[in-house]
Amino acid sequence: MALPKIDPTTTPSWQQLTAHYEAIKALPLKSLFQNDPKRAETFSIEWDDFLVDYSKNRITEETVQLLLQLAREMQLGTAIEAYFSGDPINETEGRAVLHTALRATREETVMVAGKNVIPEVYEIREKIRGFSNAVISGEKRGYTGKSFTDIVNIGIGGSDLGPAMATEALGFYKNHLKTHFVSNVDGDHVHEIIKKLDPETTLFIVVSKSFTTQETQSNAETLKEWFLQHAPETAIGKHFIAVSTNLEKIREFGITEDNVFPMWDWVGGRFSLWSAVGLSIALSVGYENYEQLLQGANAMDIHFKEAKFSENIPVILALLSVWYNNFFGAETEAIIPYTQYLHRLSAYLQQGIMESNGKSRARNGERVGYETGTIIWGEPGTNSQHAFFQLIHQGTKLIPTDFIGFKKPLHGNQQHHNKLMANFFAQTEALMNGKTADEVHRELKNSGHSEAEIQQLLPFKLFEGNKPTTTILADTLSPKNLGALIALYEHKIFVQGVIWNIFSYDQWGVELGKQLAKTILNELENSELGNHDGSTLRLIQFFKE
Ligand code: G6Q
Repeated sequence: MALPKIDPTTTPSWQQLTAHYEAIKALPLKSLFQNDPKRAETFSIEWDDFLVDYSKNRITEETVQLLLQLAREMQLGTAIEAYFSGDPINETEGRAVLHTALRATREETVMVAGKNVIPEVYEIREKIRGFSNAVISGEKRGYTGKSFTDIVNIGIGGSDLGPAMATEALGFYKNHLKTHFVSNVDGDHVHEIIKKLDPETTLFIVVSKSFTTQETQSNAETLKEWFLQHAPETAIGKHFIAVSTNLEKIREFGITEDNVFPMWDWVGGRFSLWSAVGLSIALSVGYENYEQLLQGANAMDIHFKEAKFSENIPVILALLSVWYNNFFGAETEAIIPYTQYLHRLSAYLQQGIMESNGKSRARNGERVGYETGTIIWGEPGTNSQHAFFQLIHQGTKLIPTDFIGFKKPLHGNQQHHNKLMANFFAQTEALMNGKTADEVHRELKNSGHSEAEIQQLLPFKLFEGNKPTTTILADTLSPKNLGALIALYEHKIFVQGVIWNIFSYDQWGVELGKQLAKTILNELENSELGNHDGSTLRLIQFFKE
């Protein structure tokens, strides 16, 4: 079944939302709370270890009803069914979108082209288990008999960001193995990593779904060359692993069949950390923790599939995002985790969200007449409070912000954690309430300012408030909760793509980048310059001088 092709702006709910927006756009959140003591309960969802509070958003019960109606009119229920059952909803590439199958239980059946893929998924999981256990325990060793100490993940984009983010996020659970990530084709990146490595004790994982990506090929070749300056050719079999769908290219590179972890074309790069692309995660935190990560994602999959839309976390968060993007005209969203471990989360979600929904063609090929993909950014709190929060509080732009926090710290330092979380709660409260002229006046007076000084300073110390936030509060940053959190955002992406009537699972913009550099590289390496605009030509000439 293909996804339906409906222009969302033609639905009755869209029309109603447009009128409703005019009616409620100026309503202050503060008064909504004053008038409804149950608002926090009405607009929140408790699920598993999570409390998702979306009551500090500029919505009323009518807004939510209309947004849910929009979801129904866009046939979200049918789309979810198509997504989970392996229909080729990635229409422009003719592929299913089944990262959910990678974390399904062994008992499930997921059919792709007439074949249940679950046994294969579990076969690879077993291989990941055996391999990671053997490396961690020291049973598998390098060519001189020494245990491995360092893992280098060589990949880019979806073959880098997921594992890089997750190994950082699960830093608390890390074992003795040091993990490194080489992604950029910038040679300085790989050479900086090489400085830290010992060829006798380093394991290289070349992660590339296509095994043709220029960056990954170049970094893999450079690392192999460096390795062979120290080790004999036969040592490659002990030190180089590949995760890919391209068996022929792997063989050409010299990696033996045993050392290959296959992937499937029904897993998109940016959703692939649940496949063998996550091998570096399993190595870094051990297979049991890795499996917990998958189980957490599976629990969120079940919630998304089964909870009714009004209590469905990814559905609600996606609809809120559509509300701000398409009716308030908000262009960006911030994601602020209050844990240093999640410092790569927004970079990871930038790819997931912006690569998926950064599309301007509707599913019928016509240009859309409304805004799609939101711009995502963020850094951990409290650091971000001392940096760009100024703009969220007092700038001219509306930036709906997700606050992600945990009830318990991992190292048990409660004093620090209380301070961290006091900031977490205080920020969402302040963003909503703002500060009125009366409050500022009182504050300035109490601190001894004259009336003249107060009049001069007052406008600058005003906070308009009414800045929307969503709070995601979970128990601890466990592998399971991390899995659920990532899956939450994955499904949010899906729902938004359905509402916007776009294809979320292709990435022609990224493919373009892969082709563009090839022609110019040729010109940089040879003397003939091709046909370029004046600027590009001058720049290339200056570079070559
Ligand atoms: C992800 C994208 C992209 C991809 C990289 C690496 O969804 O398609 O980021 O993951 O370009 O591709 P390979 O894994 O094929 O090297």
